[in-house]
Formats: sequence, C-alpha cells, structure tokens
Amino acid sequence: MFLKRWHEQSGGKMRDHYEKFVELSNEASRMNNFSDTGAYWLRNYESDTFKEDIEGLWQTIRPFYLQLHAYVRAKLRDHYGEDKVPKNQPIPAHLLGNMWAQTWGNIDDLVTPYPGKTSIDVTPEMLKQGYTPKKMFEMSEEFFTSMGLLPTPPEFWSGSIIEKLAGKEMVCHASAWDFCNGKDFRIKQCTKVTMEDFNVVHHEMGHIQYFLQYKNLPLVYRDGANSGFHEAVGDSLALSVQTLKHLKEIGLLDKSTPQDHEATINYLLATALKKIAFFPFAYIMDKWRWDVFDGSVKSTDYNGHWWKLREKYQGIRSPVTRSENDFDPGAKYHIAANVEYIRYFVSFVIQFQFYKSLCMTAGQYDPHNRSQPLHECDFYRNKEAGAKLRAMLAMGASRPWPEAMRAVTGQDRMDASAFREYFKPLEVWLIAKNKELGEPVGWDSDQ
Ligand code: X8Z
Ligand code: ZN
Repeated sequence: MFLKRWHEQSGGKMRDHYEKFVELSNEASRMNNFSDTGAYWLRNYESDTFKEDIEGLWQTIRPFYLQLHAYVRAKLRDHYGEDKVPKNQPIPAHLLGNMWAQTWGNIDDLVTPYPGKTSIDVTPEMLKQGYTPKKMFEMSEEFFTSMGLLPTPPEFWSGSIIEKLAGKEMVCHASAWDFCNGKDFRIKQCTKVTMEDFNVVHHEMGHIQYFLQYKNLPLVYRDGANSGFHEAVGDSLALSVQTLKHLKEIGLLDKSTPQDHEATINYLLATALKKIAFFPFAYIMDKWRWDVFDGSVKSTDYNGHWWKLREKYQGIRSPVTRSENDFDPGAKYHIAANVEYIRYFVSFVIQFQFYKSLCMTAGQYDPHNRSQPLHECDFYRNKEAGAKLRAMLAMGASRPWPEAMRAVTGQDRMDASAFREYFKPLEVWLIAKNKELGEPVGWDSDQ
C-alpha cells in the first residue's frame, strides 16, 4: 500500500508536466545542435559507440543477473508461497525490499545462503555502539585521509546538512554540492544509522573528494572525467570499507569472526544484491528516457513502456494493475529531478576496475594468488593506492576519460571483467544452487 501511494503521490502527479517538459527540453537540445535530449546527454561520454558499449557490458553481466534473479525468486517463493511468487514468472516488484526494486540489499535476511553465519549488515552493531551521522562522516573522511587524500575544509562541516531537520520538508535524496569558490563544498543527506547509509556516506564523500582534488583547475574542467567517474569514487572505497577485514579493524565485527567459504558466499551474495541487481534498473532508467526523448515512445505509452522494460530487463512486474493514468517512472528521483542515470551503470562497472587496480597497487590483490581473493582486499591507510587515485581525480575533466582511466587502471575502456572476477565464487555457487533447487533461470514474457 505504501509503495502504491508513493507512486500515486509523486510520479502520478507529474505526468502531464513531464510531457510538456520533454517537448521543451528537446527544443533546448536542438538549439545546441543535438537531435534530442538523450543525444545531448550522451555527449558526456565522448564516444560514438557508447550505447553499443553499454549493451555489450549488459550482455556480459546478464547471465549472472539471471542466476541471481532465479535464486532470489526461489527463496522468495519459499517465504511467500507459490501463488505469490510463481515459477518462470517475473518477481512481484514490491517483494524486493526497495521502493523501485533497484537494489535488493534489504531482503538479505530472507535470501542469505547460510543463515546464522557471518552477515555484513552491521547496522545492529552500529546502533549498539551509539554511532551518529556525524561519526559516520568523520570515519569516512578518515578513510580518505588515511590514503593520503584531502581532508574536508571547515566550511564542509558548518554548511552540510547530514540529518533530516525536524518539522521541515526536505528532498531527502542524498546529494553533494560544489559551490565553485574553492572552499565551500557540502552534502545534504538525511542520514540514518544503518550500514546502507554508511555506504551512501562514502558515496557522497567520494563526490566531495573529487571536488577538492580539482578545485584549482579552470572552471570548465571542474567535473568528473565523465559522470560515471564521479559516481564511482566513493563506491570504490566503500568496497574496501565493507570487507570483513576492515569491519573487524574498525570494531564493527568481532575479531574472531571466521571468513570461511560459507561466510564468503554470504558476503558476496549480500554485495550482489546491492551491485548486480542494480544493472538492469540503471539501464532501463535511461533506455526509457532515450526512447521518450527521441520520440519513439509517445506520451500515450509512457507507463506501458516503462513496465515493458521493467519486465524485459529486470524480470519484475507490478503487483497491482497499472495504466496510462499512472506515471511510475516519475516516482524515481532522477526522473523527477531530470538527472541522467546511465552514469550509475558506468559507475558500477568501473568502480570494480578502480577497486581492483587500487588493490593491486596496495599489494592486496594478486590475480595469480588464490589465497588473496579480490573481495577481501582493503586498501585502508595505503598511500600508494591513494596517490594513484589522486592522479586521476586531479585531472578533473581536463583530459578525455580513457586517459583518466588509464591513470588508475592502465586500461582505457570500460570492462566488466574485474566485476566478474570479484564475484566469481558466487557465480559458481549460484549456478550449482539453482540446479540443485530445480529453479529455471529467466521468465516467460507473455503476461
Ligand atoms: O542517487 C544516488 C546518489 C547520489 S548521486 C545517492 N545514487 C543512485 C540512486 O540512489 O538511485 C547512488 C546509486 C544510485
Ligand atoms: Zn552520486
């Protein structure tokens, strides 16, 4: 009911405005010599093959997504019953623990492979230890400075809003702001003391670190190498922060917690719910808008097209009947606020490339040494890794992004192989598990 009301009250109300907005936005893009707003957005990636590249990455990730989807569906069926979660069908979107079914970390307890074994949801421990939003930000800053990266200036602490102000209406979607005067950088986040928000804190602090590193460049270069880079910085560090090793080091996990195979699978599954589950969502957010802006989808099919993509790519369906009186895409912040979204798809690929390279630089990962798997690497306090990252961040947008990528990874293209490497043990486990459960992979699309 809560999800239904949210969609009515947010997206539903902007349907007519959106149609007008598309028209005006396209007009502005055409004045700038782009065919439509979708094409205008893509200029940021400086590549003629960008859409094909994204599709190629998706095809690499898709088989793994299908395995995760099948496993989660089987576990949800165990919990809710065959009538609610039928075999061979898309998953009802409201069962995935997130308003938009974009990441599924909140149902980790329902689907965790080895219940009772180590879990990385340290929320209870954070609460027990009296964590506050302030402490979460201080710890994140300390992680950056431990790598030799920059501290935030006093203006950051006095100007930021890190908790929801009582009695005040706020846009609570977290954001980071560069005031472009070299000293005023702020975050606005209605932070809650949870592991999920601890990740968001690092994400936002990644934006701030980028702002700080390029603050002395000419204004036009004060930006990410491309928008995906800006989104990836904090997430790459958060992958290090969430390792069992690091959680032990900062006292959020008991030092004696074992890291055996079962704990590893639990860990990778929890991470997959946040990372792998997200790809098809990130893809359709802009696939939908590319189709809307270029006119191939008309306003009479806005919501229908949205759910068609939701089903085709994510394998989910709405639990209640939808119609063209609804406008479900508008219930997502980035559509209402008109923020391009493929940046997050890019980010979720390249953050694993960054993570892997920083790990290798820190001597924390060797692809040929099986006793040192990628997902266990923590580059906390490693100045060499910090210097590498800094070299890229300090370029801002002054160089083409492949060059910025080369500064960290030695590679000059997006590549999902670091991602596959990270999750390899889980991929093997999921394939075997789905066979054992007799869970067919994929879904029928005739609904
Ligand atoms: O919007 C965000 C950040 C701010 S740039 C909190 N993210 C996307 C979302 O919440 O939909 C981070 C990951 C995806
Ligand atoms: Zn962001």
